[in-house]
Amino acid sequence: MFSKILIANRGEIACRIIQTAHRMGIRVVAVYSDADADARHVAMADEAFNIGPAPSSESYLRSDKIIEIAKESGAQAIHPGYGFLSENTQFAEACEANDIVFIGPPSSAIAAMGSKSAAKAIMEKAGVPLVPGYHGDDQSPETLRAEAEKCGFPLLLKAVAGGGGKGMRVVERLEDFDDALAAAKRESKNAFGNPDMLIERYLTQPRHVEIQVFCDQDGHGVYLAERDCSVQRRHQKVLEEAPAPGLSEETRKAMGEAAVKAAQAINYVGAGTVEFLYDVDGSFFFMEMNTRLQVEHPVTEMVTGQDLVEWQLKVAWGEPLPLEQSQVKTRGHALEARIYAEDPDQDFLPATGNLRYLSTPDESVHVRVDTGVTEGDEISIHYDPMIAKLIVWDETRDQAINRMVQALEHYRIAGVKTNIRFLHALADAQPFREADLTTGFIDDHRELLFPKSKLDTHKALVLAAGFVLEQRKSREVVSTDPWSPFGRQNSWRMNSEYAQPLKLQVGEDIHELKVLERDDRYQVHVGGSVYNLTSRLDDDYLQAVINGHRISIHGNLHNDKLVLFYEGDTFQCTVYRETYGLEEMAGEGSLSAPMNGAVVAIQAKVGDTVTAGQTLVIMEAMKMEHAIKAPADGVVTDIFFAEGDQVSEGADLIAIEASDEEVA
Ligand code: MV4
Repeated sequence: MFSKILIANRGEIACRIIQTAHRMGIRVVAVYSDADADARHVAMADEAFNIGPAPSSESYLRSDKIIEIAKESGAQAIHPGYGFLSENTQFAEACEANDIVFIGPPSSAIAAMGSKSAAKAIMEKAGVPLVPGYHGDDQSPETLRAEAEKCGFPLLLKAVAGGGGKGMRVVERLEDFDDALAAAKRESKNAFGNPDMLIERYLTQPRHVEIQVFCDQDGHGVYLAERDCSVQRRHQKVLEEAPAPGLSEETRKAMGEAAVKAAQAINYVGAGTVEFLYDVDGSFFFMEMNTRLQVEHPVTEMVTGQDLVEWQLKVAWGEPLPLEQSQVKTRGHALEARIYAEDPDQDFLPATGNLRYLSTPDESVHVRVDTGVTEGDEISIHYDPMIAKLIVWDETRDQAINRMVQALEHYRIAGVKTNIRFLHALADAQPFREADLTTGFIDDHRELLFPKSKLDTHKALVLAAGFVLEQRKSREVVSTDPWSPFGRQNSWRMNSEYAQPLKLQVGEDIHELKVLERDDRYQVHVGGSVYNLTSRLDDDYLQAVINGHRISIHGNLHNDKLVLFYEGDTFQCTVYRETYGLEEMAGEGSLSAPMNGAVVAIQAKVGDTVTAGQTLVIMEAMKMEHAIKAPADGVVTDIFFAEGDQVSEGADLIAIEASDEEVA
């Protein structure tokens, strides 16, 4: 086995490969751009080399530098991960030429799948089902029109040089064909430098089902079940799963065997994926082959119990496949969600920023997190905005979905916008639970996927107040000399009835709250309603009871930005600094003793209705009398001292229940 390999990649896939390599006792050389000097993959590797500035074209795509470093460091093989150089024939050839093993297929196999029409010709010859249509060299408009008529409508024009959904055009009727063809050819010439077209029958409700294949250097091949990746957005996969729901054993076997035939037809070696369009009637058609380890490979690992990177390393070393076809078994169901830095509310605009708060679900046999970032990392414009892959497993699909929903609720990020709430809505949507999957899933169910917040604004504001006040309290205690009588600047713990004004901005709306604290309980006044709140904060975990409703949530308050996490959703607000000081409620007097002294007169009794400003108690200290006045209209509910008693500063003298506002 190799003793040292180089990983020509970054992010989660670099980390994931390092993990397996280390488990197998293989040393790992990482490469990194200037932007990634402190990245997780660099820290995990045994050694790492800087390969240039942040842009990929100047770093992770510099095959010359990477091969130089492999030679210098003594790495025997290069794992390209996915993306970057993974499907670059010249890079695979350059590795070969330098006596470095490329952990992937031979360059000829990569090249064979590079052209759509050539790939289809190879697959046709190998007996792999193709969508009915035309993929010939004769590109004259007359021939194409005649083929279109044979194929029937609606049909799909696909650019031979396209891929990943680029260069496709649906034609509904023969009358539209000539114009559509001319436009499609123009576009493809501009986009890919090649105007050639394929014609295919257009499947209106297909699913994307792909087979994981593996071949060793002796030409043996196996398939490791399938993945359903139908839930996509603009040809970006969002949720993937294994096995594909509803696929019959027969279809699975037929598709698997077709995929292995496809791989063997191009003398494939290593991990590959054969993508099929799967139609409602159970028929399937070759779409394309990906000649690399794919992003979504973990769902296959979860259901087969195999480590595909380990398989890649063994096959690249020349070992036979670890299992024969009859030994490949699947168990249970796995789902993967791709957590992206993007804003679903702004048409999924990629987001950047600092991951100032990052908390991930606990990993177990049910939950796996593949990520390349840690708290405090920057999500930059330079690379793919994927933050992590969240993978779950359970015995049944339904249980796996529950696991996914729960794990997404435990994935908390502040500082960068993410699609977590969108993924949560997606996984939890009834049509998804019912496996009503097609490639149009997201467009067909938009109304379910952008849900209203589950927390009502008032409750969210009360929780926000609790979080802010508790965090201030904890900071005060921590930052203060415990022996100093002046340590506590505020009178928070003195059971006084101060009203703390708190201004919170949510979107465009500014909410002015007033918070009274008493005996470690709060009364929060929001927009004419009063909420009773008790709360405690342990680091980022707030346990609150609001009018008898117990809610436990996590949050992050950083400078003036507060984010609360609730059932996969976030509530965000800005906390205004200028109101941090204490204010006296109603501006007149207070119900606690302003100084050490004696109670000389009590001018109210329990049950009295009093009005704001009315004198309730008279105290004497240093031979001066002080009037203690009602802060608001209300009813006296308790008197804690009698005339003649000595009291200490801050002691509560009298309790009043405010009567001017309805209690919610
Ligand atoms: C199709 C199709 C319907 N009929 N071909 C899109 C990406 C490219 N690899 C193939 N694609 C499609 N080809 C025929 N004959 C529908 C799609 C398609 C699609 C396929 C897989 C996953 C998502 C998709 C989203 C839109 C369209």
